[in-house]
Amino acid sequence: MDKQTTFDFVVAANRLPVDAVEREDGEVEWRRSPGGLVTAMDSVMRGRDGAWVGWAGTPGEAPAPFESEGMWLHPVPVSAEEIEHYYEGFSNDTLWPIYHDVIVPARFRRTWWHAYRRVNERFAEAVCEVAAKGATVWVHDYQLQLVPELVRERRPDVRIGWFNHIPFPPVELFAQLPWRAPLLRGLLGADYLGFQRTADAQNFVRACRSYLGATTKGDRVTLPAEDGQPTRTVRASAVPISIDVASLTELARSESVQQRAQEIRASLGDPKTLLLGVDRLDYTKGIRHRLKAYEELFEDGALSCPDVTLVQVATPSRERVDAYKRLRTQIETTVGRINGTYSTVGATAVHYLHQSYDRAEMAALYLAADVMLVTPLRDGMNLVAKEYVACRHDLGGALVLSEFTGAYHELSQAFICNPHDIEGLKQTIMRAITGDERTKRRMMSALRKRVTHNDVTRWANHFLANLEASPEKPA
Ligand code: ADQ
Repeated sequence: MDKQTTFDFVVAANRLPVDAVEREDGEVEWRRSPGGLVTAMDSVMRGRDGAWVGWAGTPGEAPAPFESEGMWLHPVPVSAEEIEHYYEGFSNDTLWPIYHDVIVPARFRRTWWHAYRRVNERFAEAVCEVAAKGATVWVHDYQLQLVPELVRERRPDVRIGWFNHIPFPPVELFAQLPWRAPLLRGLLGADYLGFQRTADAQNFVRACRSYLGATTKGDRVTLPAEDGQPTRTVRASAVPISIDVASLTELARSESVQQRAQEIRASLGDPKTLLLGVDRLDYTKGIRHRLKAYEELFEDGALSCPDVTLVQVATPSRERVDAYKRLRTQIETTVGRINGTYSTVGATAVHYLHQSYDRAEMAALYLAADVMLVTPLRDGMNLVAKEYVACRHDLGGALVLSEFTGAYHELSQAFICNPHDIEGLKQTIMRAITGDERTKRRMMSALRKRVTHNDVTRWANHFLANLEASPEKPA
């Protein structure tokens, strides 16, 4: 177990890349979690001397550090109360709404902030414990914004990068946060800050100017000298995240997935058009707007059963946060109403699945769908859009994509929509359904070029090259 205590490469993220699964014999086994970040980091960790610091997923005492598939995993304990305050509270009920255009109002609680600070300190200490002298530390996401500064205070020898998976808000919204200055100072402990879009990086730079009196030049932020500390310059720029395109394409090409895609269509009654939505059940994803447009298309007589059906996969998410409970009720009521009004015996207008699936099943769903609906009101990137494109090696299908996703900035050749404009969204959905097949194949081919070009390994290498060269641009 203790073969080594410090590492040259350390990742810190809210969650460890494994889930505890209880075996039949009652023993607990750690299984690699299916998330995108895990796959992304896989390619970076491979061949490196790496450790991962994160919460193991169960409240209370943390398991002892252990090795898993060539990675050293260092669990950080988080108590049940801290999960409520640091994770569900400050991360998901304060920061998440502020960073996503305040689609629902943000809630501010001082006790949540204190817990956030405390848990970030614990993460920082764990990082310092496992980081070798001069190590590279890569911190992930909005739950750990204070970690860069807290690590730097303790360990000025290490190089620190932070990547934001979600948007960074315009300064007018960020302004609402009572803790805006300490959050910015926390981030500026890093050497390099990566964002999904250039606009996110610019929002951050502007916030530093407004609330810390920092001087900025292009993508660089310089902090005034303080307490005898010299000035420091940090670079903030866009490094859009991606997916493991090759492995997903290969999976979608496999005989079993292709067959499963046909089975899915057959079990839905072989509709002429199969529409698909795949999202975490989150108010940022625009599921309500999508259902509203879909329902109106039935009302107008433009769509009807059994020709058309929609499969909406809505992964359970943050179920103890009030805004998520309300959203679930709204969505389930709407689905019930649409089905009650427009389904026929043997043909259902909306198949609603509040479940998680493995990668092969997801690939089969993507391959089965004629139209993929990605309609977030705000989304850092949206990997579902990229996954759909990666799976369509047959050049079939059509992607409807919201302009409020990070993915839009790479995939602007899709059927682009503004989900707030229900009339426009209806027209875009209809164009995606009825559009000329040859044009659609050309569109898909163009999208595939973009997705294949910037895959997840390229993203990670790009981030690390930026981190190494910061505050300069890599050569
Ligand atoms: P998310 O908000 O979770 O991620 P997204 O980028 O779409 O959103 O990633 C979701 C992932 O979960 C995809 O890989 C998808 O395949 C998977 N998934 C969804 N539903 C599933 C289900 N029912 N079963 C199994 N898997 C399912 C955050 C940000 C995004 C950003 C990513 C990565 O909010 O904007 O793109 O991080 O940086």
